[in-house]
Amino acid sequence: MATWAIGDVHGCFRTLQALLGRMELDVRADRLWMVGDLVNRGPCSLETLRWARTLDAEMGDRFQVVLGNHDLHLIARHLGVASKKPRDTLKKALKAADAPELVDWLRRRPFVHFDRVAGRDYVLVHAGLRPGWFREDATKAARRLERKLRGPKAKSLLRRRNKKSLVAFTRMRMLDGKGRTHDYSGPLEEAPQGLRPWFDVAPRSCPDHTAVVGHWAALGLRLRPDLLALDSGCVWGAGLTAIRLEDRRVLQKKVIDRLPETNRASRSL
Ligand SMILES: [Mn+2]
Repeated sequence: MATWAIGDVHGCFRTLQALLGRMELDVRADRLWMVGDLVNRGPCSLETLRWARTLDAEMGDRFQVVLGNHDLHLIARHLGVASKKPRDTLKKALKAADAPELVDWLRRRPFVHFDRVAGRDYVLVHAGLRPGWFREDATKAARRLERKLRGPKAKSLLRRRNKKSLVAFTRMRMLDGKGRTHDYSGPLEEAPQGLRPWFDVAPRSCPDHTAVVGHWAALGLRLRPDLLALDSGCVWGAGLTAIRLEDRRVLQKKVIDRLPETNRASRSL
């Protein structure tokens, strides 16, 4: 039995399928974790969502998808509380006959997933966790947001996505000296002075857990004992990454999906 984690797919369905083929995933025994942002920017958000929903039915708890900012944007557009952004590629997913079922499935995904693999504790989350948070804090904050997202308050939650916990789970990258989230999304080496990545701000959240995250494509693949950052820039035409947690074996697939030209030119997400 293996436990695999895969980075941000962004609708790059063909690349995902090629990577899965190389992983030789056993859907009857293995575990598969997705760091979120299944959709948008790439060409095949609809196919990616259908694949995920089907796999969820087959694998049950062994398949985990946490919500990313682009997943929330799709839900918000479906509910009519967000408008189209210039680089959205969500049209097919929004217009599909099964869009209501797919969005309903997506709305029931968690923001954070805690698990144990080969004697080590892991936390799966799209962007990050607030410094100082323990497992109980993150779980409580996540469950509160998940209840809202599934219920009648979803629209108000999605209209103003500025709640601290929601920002942490789905958008956070760097914090300033006062612990405020900064919207810098470029490479770590070029970051403005005074900013630090959330995972290096003390006191580190869930210090005894390895965080499995995505979201920060410019950070690239970054593997440390306490952090597996898996967004390797699928959305720019770079690659998609999978890692097997038991032995940290890394597999990468160069993007074979045809991406809109505008994605390649811009690194801002
Ligand atoms: Mn993201």
